[in-house]
Amino acid sequence: MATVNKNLSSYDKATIPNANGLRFGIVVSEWNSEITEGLFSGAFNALIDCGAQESDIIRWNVPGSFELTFGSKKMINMHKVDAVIAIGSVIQGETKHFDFVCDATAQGIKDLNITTNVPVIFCVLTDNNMQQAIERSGGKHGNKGTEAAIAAIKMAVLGN
Ligand code: INI
Repeated sequence: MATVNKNLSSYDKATIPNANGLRFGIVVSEWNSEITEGLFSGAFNALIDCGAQESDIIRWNVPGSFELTFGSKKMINMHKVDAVIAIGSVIQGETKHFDFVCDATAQGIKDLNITTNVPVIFCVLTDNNMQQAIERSGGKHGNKGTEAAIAAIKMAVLGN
């Protein structure tokens, strides 16, 4: 995808709704945690920068990206959140496992967007190698976590 033409961290604050008073769930996969922690920082810092209160951001960890769907569903059921950000990093290996994890995670999060009234943002990097993941989690292409936070704010107030 065309990340090369877009810095994932760039946003114009003047065009982003104020996030003060909105509640966010962030579900973080522990797989490739050096990447997912960078994505979490990008998301968290952007939410705060746009007016969200730290006390309105709930973080949960799950073992891997495959578990993001269940984690996000439970977050929606247990907490009155306005949006959920699902954070993961899947890196291509030698087997087809990558494809199954990517497909299941994307489909699961898509299903939540259809079946619940809380938007779930897809902040899952699906890279060919670790270098690509580094470049998109706070590296030369910016931080997909930041992009996800901006999407979460916009979706949380959609139609308001
Ligand atoms: N989970 C990831 O988030 N990233 C990966 O790169 C990965 N790989 O390579 O296997 C991964 N696998 C674990 C998977 O998400 C589940 O946690 C596991 O299958 C248990 O359900």
